Amino acid sequence: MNDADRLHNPRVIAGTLAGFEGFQRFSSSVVDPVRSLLPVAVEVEHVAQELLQPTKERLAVLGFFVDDRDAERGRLRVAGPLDRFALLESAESDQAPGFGPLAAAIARAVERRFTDEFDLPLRGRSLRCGRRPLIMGVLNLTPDSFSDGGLYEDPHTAIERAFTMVEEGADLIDVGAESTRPGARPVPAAEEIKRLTPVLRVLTDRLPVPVSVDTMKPEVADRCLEMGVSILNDVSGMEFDRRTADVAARHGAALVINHMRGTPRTMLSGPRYEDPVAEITRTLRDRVEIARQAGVPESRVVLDPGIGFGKRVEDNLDLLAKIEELRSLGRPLLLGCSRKSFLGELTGRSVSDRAFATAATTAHAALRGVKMVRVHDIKETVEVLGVLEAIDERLRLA
Ligand code: HH2
Repeated sequence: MNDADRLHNPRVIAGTLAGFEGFQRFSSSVVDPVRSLLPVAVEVEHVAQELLQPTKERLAVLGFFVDDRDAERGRLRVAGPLDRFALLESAESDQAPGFGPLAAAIARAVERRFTDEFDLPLRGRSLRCGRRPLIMGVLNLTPDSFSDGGLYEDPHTAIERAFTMVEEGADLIDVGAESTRPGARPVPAAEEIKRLTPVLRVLTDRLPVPVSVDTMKPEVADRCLEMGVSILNDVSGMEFDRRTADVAARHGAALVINHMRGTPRTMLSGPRYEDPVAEITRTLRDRVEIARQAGVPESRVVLDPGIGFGKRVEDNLDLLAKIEELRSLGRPLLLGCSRKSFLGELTGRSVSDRAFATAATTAHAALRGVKMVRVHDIKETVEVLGVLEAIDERLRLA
């Protein structure tokens, strides 16, 4: 590298500036000029009719491109370089009452969309969700789960499996005792607790990584959190019973809010979506609010669009294609595609033969800012993420 190259290398400049106060403030534009110029487009919904025209004009004056083809439906699309959106945070309402708050909301949504790192507080410790997604290993203590049903009904085998997954690279273990596959038979709370207790007692005591419990029932959640589980994964997103949020709040646990309409029994004949991404985004936003009112701060929430939960192949693909849009919710995203039936439909492979298909979704998710992947196959996932990380590192050095 010659001197001129060194001078213009963002890493070298960053290194030189690192000792100076204020470096943090302008580091993003110095270190990453490409990022600041990144073209960003956002869709703004529910704009009041009287605000449409002034909003459009003000945004244009501020240098944004505004597409108002859907203005009749209260919808504007706003595009501009990433850094410019920060200007909107302090935009004045002036002659257009309501413009200031709307502009600030757009700025916040864009900022959240590009937030790359989260610290998830977990009852005394915290889980760092960075550029590389965390691996949540699946452990089902059920006789009937769609892919590993019956394999880990014996507590000793289950515990062994959890340790193996951690050795292979799992960052946390998700333990469930009721299958949520379409058509699954509901399990009474007492039976769920009976299956979970011997396994969780050991795992929460000895496993070096956090443990989450996959349950929709507040009484089950309560018992598990008492045993030291630190994350409550409610696949019904509190639709089954809102008290799961109260339980999470009381124990100071993190809460995974998964999107599911209907119940495992009904979800195959479930609702159709006109715009799955928009509808699911809206529902998840409402659910975060319900959790907040129950006492779970947003900082403890992880969001999951619920791949396969009452969704057709095309809905799942839509969600995957536009998964980045959900980042505007401002919370880390979890994705559970592992071995699911839509992958079988796409590849023609049986449940036990969907590791490659799952790996494709993992790579896709990782490249689009998903922070956790819930998978059965840990080794394969570690390899996929390791290769992506190595490429990413080169990109940052370039
Ligand atoms: N998928 C399953 C179960 N729990 N939790 C979250 N947050 N996201 C998911 O996508 C998700 C989940 C279904 O998978 P599995 O546990 O393997 O099967 P079963 O429900 O049949 O036990």
